Amino acid sequence: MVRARAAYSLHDLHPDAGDFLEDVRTGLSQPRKSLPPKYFYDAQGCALFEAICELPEYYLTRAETGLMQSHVGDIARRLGPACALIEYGSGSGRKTRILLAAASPAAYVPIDIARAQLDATAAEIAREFPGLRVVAVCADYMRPFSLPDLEGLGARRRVVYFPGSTIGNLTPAEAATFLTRARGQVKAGGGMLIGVDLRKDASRLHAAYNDARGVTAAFNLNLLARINRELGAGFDLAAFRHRAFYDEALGRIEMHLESTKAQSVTIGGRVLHFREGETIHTENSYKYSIRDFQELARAAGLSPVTCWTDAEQLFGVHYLIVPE
Ligand code: AVI
Repeated sequence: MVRARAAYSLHDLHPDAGDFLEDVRTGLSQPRKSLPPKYFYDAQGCALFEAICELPEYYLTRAETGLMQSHVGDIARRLGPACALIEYGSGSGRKTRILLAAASPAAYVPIDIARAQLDATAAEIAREFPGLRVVAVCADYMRPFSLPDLEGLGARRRVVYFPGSTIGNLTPAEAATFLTRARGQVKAGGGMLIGVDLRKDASRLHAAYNDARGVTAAFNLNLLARINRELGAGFDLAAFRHRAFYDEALGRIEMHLESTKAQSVTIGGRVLHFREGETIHTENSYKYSIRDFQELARAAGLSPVTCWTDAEQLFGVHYLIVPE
């Protein structure tokens, strides 16, 4: 479906709601229960994630935004004039605005699974940047999908923008597959600008995913609340607790929801059992050294160009190109 307003168009490629029930039932029927993190982002989840980004402990957004502000001139030069900027997981678009203002792309292609937020942000950006062609795409960008036709938008080359260290929510193998697919969308001569959280002290990471106000806990638990709301399940939210820890060897934060007692929950007519202490693995958040990420990118056929970092070495913004 394509919906066009005066300043932009929205292409709706999002799989239908049937997938949600299927994915939940499959994930919770495994010996090690898990749920896909993409389901965090309903309206409540998007709002909670925005609140996480403002938390004193969650340094990622501040570090990346600061980096973009400090280096945007250099970044804009790398992107070159009149590119088509294709953003995966556009969210609220704060960092994007910094880039759009400096790089003056011919077209902006935000892609996100959260339709309402995508629609609102794309409309705002189209208003704020008159002359910019905004082609919004509602899609699950973790799966293969075809971009709408971008020819005729006056873009000289394509550049993927993937901020926020969202690539860290994939396993390294999934990230390599994702980068290979994105490379195909960018085409030879194009670029990729990717925000990646750096490896660091475990206590800093632990605090970022176990904030004092409990916003990350509410974000995690909202997944069960969403299953109750949309699939009519009977999760008792008070009988699950948020757990997040850093696995140094794997270089990742793991988020889980832990059942605080033995209990059963009915979802879509199926009864699922939880032992006391059993967890649902809800998210991985991988952290990469600059070298390790560049190696991953090379394996996906990309050429690393540079990586901008902040003074505290908290976060990296990588620029990679697709070889001709
Ligand atoms: C979206 N993503 C990069 C966030 C992260 O840090 O992995 C999601 C998040 N989970 C807990 N806090 C934030």
